[in-house]
Amino acid sequence: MKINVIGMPIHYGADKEGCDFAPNKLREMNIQKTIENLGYEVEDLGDIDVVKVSSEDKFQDHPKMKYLNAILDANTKLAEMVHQSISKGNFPLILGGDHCLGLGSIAGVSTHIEKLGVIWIDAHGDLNTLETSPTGNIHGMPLAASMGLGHESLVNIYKDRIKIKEDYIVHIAGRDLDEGEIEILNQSKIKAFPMEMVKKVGMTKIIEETLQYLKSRVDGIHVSFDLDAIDSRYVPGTGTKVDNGITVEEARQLLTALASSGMMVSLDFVELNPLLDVNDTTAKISVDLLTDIFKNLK
Ligand code: NNH
Ligand code: MN
Ligand code: MN
Ligand code: MN
Repeated sequence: MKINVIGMPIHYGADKEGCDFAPNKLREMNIQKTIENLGYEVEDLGDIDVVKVSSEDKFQDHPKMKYLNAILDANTKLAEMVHQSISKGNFPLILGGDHCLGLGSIAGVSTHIEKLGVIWIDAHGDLNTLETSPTGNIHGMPLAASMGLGHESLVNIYKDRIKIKEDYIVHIAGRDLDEGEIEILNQSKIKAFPMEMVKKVGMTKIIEETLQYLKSRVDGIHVSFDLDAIDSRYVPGTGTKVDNGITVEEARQLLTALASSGMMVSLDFVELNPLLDVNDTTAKISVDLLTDIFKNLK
């Protein structure tokens, strides 16, 4: 299997500078060589071209969603690149960038795999719509949009259709959801394993139930990993840190188990912010986790 690295240097969804530097940070830390040393052929497809918009103009396209057109444009390009990659039988590894890139990656993968499962690993829900979002930051909206909720420009990005079925979604490590997101989650068919449940039953059980649940339903799984799923004390280099999260070892256990399931077809690795990082701690954890994922990928 060939791995395609795709960089998405975007920070507009978070409205905070820094995670646009992450793809090159990971390249500087030799992510390609490291994966090649595991025996893979790796082709770096480069970065998606993200148009420049000055921060004074963030609301120019929509009064409540920041940087809307730039986000739509970059994610449409991402979707096309991801679709090309997966259609060739390759494994797209999408390096963020903020989590708005889930719009494009899921649009691309779901165009090729009809019954696509999505595992969203995140302290946040990313289930906001234009109406529920307290911030107007689009990185808080991609999961809702992918299942058909929210502004039609987000829902219908790349292909004019809903990208994933609610009951093909598993959400893990949630602990900081906005009021409206809780309502959306409760009314949805999403299978959620919030942090309190992870703490109660342990990661081994969560993994088992996640795979058991998706195995009979879907033909492939897209994993969308937000670094802030990990407890704030271990990951200084991410923009919206939340305490009481999973440990680095639990993240490793989860991600390697998903990789070895034989069902994982693509991966987002998002919200690394090198400007906030301390001695590259979070960047090193990122390279380390990615290495272990590809060591286990089947
Ligand atoms: N829920 C908040 C919002 O919509 C925060 C989202 N931040 C994230 N999501 N990092 O993963 O703005
Ligand atoms: Mn997120
Ligand atoms: Mn196709
Ligand atoms: Mn998050």
